[in-house]
Amino acid sequence: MDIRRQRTFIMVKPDGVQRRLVGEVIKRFEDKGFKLVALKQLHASEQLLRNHYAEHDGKPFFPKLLAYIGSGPVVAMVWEGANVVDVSRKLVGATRPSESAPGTIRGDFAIEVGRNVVHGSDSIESAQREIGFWFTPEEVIEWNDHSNVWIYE
Ligand code: IDP
Repeated sequence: MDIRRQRTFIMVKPDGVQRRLVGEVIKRFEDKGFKLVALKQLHASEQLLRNHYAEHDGKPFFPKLLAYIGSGPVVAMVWEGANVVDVSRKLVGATRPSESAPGTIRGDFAIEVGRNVVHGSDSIESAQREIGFWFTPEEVIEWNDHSNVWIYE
């Protein structure tokens, strides 16, 4: 598969929406050169969040995590580009904001792990699974990027 067609799932969590950070998050991904291929705002159902966070089911923080992400609308996105999964994790920053480098989204905008503003898939497999939970195939848009020749050699 063309590496430039790699996709990842990014979500601005309810705290990011409340704090008017949606534009800031989108800006960082756009500035980098990645391509937005899906976007929607929604108030996620408990079942969707249980699917999305299944790996954390049973952990002590799981009930609070569901309450946090289910507390209000989120903005769900799919971004496309070369190595977008790994590079997005760098743009997002470490899970614990106390360990997130300045210049990352969490490093610049978060203090606590339970209010860390944004989600980004942690592997290509997770990205595919998460995109399938949050979007129908029709909601992910194919479009020709006129900037491609200025972003890729
Ligand atoms: P990630 O979001 O950086 O991929 P994960 O370990 O997958 O990190 O955790 C998912 C989310 O669960 C975190 O972003 C954070 O919101 C929450 N979380 C993780 N660990 C804790 C914790 O120890 N206390 C409270 N919330 C946590």
